Amino acid sequence: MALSLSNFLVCLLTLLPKGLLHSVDAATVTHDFNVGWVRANPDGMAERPVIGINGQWPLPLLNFTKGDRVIVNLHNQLGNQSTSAHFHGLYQNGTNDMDGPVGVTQCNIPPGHSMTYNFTVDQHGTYWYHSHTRGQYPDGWRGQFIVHDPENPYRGQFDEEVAFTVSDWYHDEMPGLLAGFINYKNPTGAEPVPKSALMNDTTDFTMAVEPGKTYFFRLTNIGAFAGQYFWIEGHTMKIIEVDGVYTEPAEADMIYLTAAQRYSFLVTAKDDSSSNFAMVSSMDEDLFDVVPPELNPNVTGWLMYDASAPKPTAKFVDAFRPFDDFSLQPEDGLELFDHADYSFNLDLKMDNLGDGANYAFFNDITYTTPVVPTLYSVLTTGDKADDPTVYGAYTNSHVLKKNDIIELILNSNDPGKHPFHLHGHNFQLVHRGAAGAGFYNASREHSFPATPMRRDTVMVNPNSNFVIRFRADNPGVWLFHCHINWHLDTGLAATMIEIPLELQKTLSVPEDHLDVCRASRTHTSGNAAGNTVDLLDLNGQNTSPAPLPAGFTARGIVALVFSCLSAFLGIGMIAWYGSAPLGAAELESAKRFIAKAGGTK
Ligand SMILES: *[C@@H]1O[C@H](CO)[C@@H](O)[C@H](O)[C@H]1NC(C)=O
Ligand SMILES: *[C@@H]1O[C@H](CO)[C@@H](O)[C@H](O)[C@H]1NC(C)=O
Ligand SMILES: *[C@@H]1O[C@H](CO)[C@@H](O)[C@H](O)[C@H]1NC(C)=O
Ligand SMILES: *[C@@H]1O[C@H](CO)[C@@H](O)[C@H](O)[C@H]1NC(C)=O
Ligand SMILES: *[C@@H]1O[C@H](CO)[C@@H](O)[C@H](O)[C@H]1NC(C)=O
Ligand SMILES: *[C@@H]1O[C@H](CO)[C@@H](O)[C@H](O)[C@H]1NC(C)=O
Ligand SMILES: *[C@@H]1O[C@H](CO)[C@@H](O)[C@H](O)[C@H]1NC(C)=O
Ligand SMILES: [Cu+2]
Repeated sequence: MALSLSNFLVCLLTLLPKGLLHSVDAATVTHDFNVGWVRANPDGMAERPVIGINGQWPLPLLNFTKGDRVIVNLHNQLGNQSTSAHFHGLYQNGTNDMDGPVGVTQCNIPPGHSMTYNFTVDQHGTYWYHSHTRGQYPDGWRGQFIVHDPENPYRGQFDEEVAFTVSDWYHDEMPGLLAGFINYKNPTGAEPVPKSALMNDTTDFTMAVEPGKTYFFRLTNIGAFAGQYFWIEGHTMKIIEVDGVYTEPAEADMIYLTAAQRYSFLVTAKDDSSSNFAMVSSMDEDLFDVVPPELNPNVTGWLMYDASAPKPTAKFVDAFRPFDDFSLQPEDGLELFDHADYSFNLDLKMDNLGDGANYAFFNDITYTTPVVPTLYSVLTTGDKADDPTVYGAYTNSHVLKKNDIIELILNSNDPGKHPFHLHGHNFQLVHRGAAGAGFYNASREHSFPATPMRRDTVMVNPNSNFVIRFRADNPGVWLFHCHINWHLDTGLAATMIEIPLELQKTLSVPEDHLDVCRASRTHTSGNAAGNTVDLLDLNGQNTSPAPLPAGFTARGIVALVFSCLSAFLGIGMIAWYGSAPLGAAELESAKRFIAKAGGTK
């Protein structure tokens, strides 16, 4: 029996492993990022220095194809700040050292130094990139990262794909804002309120559309703090992806994106092209302790059917009723992980420490960057890498075993909303309490969704809880943290040490990463304290500020102490206090002072 040539080719193609075929079109895409200061005025209210790339801001939209190898040569030309890059939502499977968070998987890149990020993207969807150096990304160092999917299950259903962002925006630079925020003069931890909202980094965003066409919109909240309500007047959104996970189509009139979340949706343009339509994004003012009267939380953009027609003013909506993402179904139908092999709680609270400033805590610990980046501790502590003690008392480390189903129960004892992000994974959201529900009660009967929604960033409601599950199948050190920049910087983070002994065998850190550590004088071996001999001796580890003396914990009292002190002792005394943390003795005398003045009850 003879095979014709074409039949032979068909056989060959069917027999070839699928991966091999894909690698044929996988490309290596190289970007040089010269990170430096430029000036910008995106809201038209204040020109300011922002962090740009290659002299440009807004930062470029990066668009790859699934399977591509990405090389980013990062050159720090800021002159006065260290930096780093994180690619939000990418699993970095096999390349944990390319994940980016400083103190977790790498050292800070000092001015004048360079580092190469080199990884493949075997994912599709809507992601973003940003600095993961303390406090830095809201100064402009954030942009979109799209992974195009030639096999998008919805590919026949739209004509064009476009991506844009929403964000909050500040007029002051982060180092100054942080110094004022983490400060005894701000004992309640009131976060700086943004000055405006941006849509695709402007307040005058327009998007040309053609009648009757269907658009695939990818929307990312690249903000520092504010969640955003988003809607398009006169149009319905058909959600098809969240955080890189395709969903069954779900219709929505309004969506809510926390900082760091993404939604993709199809929008069909009207057949009539006579008028333009407003798209509105509105910052969630519930997050702001005090709403300044002059603040406009809204930004309007337009679907432009006719460039010569007017841009209508946005209509007011009387209530925000966003789509509930809990009801989404993943398109791949991945079923509930119906049991957990390892379950743990992270209980959130906000409180003051002995320096008088306000901090965030998981299980009474405020995350403090270790002396040795945690990944380097994994790689240099041998068998002891399985023992969480090695990672220090201030990193909230959990060691995860290969292929275990992990259950993380987040309980919030705080009236704020917090968007939590897990690096290295997406996760199933199996339960989310309503506002005020309190802590999760595991002994109660809970009915979980059969195919839970998956994403990589999810919000906990005020004084409530959520439960997420994922499989530990990605060796690495993965940060779990609040994506409100203010809260990450006051310690709202925990560390997942996933399959550390396998990581030791499979990962080798490139020399240029270690050069960066030498340049920043950061230790790269031993436990969290840099001890390479006695791995369980944490002497010398970085610690958070000491707690307030006993009986002196209420933030209200702290506020009172300082308002009284400033009234009685004057400016000179306050300036002195500003330069040194408070000792127990000072607090004691302040307490006695107030008691005498009859100030406390
Ligand atoms: C760093 O330099 C830029 C550009 O000169 C300046 O705008 C910024 O305030 C400086 N930041 C710090 C923290 O010194
Ligand atoms: C990126 O990593 C691959 C795989 O380890 C390696 O072959 C390649 O040389 C690296 N490229 C650069 C520019 O570092
Ligand atoms: C990304 O590139 C693909 C082609 O590779 C294109 O079809 C798609 O529209 C681009 N996406 C964006 C958001 O630019
Ligand atoms: C949004 O901004 C990015 C970066 O400037 C740009 O590449 C992209 O095309 C813009 N999106 C739309 C829909 O215009
Ligand atoms: C912002 O939009 C909301 C919803 O339409 C509206 O209630 C509010 O008054 C607007 N604020 C300003 C300052 O326009
Ligand atoms: C948790 O639920 C169980 C079973 O419903 C109940 O008996 C128990 O009182 C609950 N615990 C708390 C702290 O609410
Ligand atoms: C990582 O790669 C391993 C081996 O290919 C695979 O089994 C696992 O599912 C991957 N995990 C993630 C989160 O991509
Ligand atoms: Cu938070």
